Amino acid sequence: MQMKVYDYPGFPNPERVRIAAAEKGVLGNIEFITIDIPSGEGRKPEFLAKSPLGTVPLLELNDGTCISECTAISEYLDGLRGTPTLTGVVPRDRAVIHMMQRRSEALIVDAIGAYFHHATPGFGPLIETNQIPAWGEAGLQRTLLGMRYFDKILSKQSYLNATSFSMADISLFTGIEFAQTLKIAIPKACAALVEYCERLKERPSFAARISRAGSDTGLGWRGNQAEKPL
Ligand SMILES: N[C@@H](CCC(=O)N[C@@H](CS)C(=O)NCC(=O)O)C(=O)O
Repeated sequence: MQMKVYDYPGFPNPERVRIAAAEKGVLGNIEFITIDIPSGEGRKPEFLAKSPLGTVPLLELNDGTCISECTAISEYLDGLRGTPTLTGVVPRDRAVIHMMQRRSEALIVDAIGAYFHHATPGFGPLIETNQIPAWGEAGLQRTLLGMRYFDKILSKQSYLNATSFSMADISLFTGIEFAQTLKIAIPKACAALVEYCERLKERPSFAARISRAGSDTGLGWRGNQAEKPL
């Protein structure tokens, strides 16, 4: 089955879908179409008709169905082949994975996103027309709180759902890697979280990401020159 995914490579939400697709072995079934977010392509009527919030990633099926939100896209991909491995099968696992997915978004992916959009030049002047720096700084504080929270969880277990890898791990990892791109380091005390990120990087599916870690964001923005003090 062929599918289209509209994305903007190297940003955390598109990365989540690339890794999920690689985990499920369906990368080869996807045509990736770049939407140039900084130049405003995501806000054009043609794209808004598919993705009303103007965000990527967006999955488009052959019948024209458009699915946005990484969680929904991951659910779809997970159901395509074999036993679901990313979203759980039994009620207990499904519930824990969804809980951890939401926490990964609220405390890391969305929080560092708020920092990026409001406390840095973000996607540039065309897109960032309503910046609230204090909201960005609050996002940074939430990210750091989140890192400490997840470190505590991961000091007792291998993955966010105990012993099984899931979409929640993909979300947490990509958010943290994006923070590092913005020169926000994992606090030194969070050894379990550091080890977990190093371990996840070794999964073959993580090679599917087009990470900007260690480089700039591609927008002429190199984050803070020094790592933010914690
Ligand atoms: N909750 C959404 C978030 C999607 C999102 O914010 N994507 C960013 C790229 S990482 C985007 O498209 N931003 C466009 C904009 O800010 O106008 C998801 O899970 O897919």
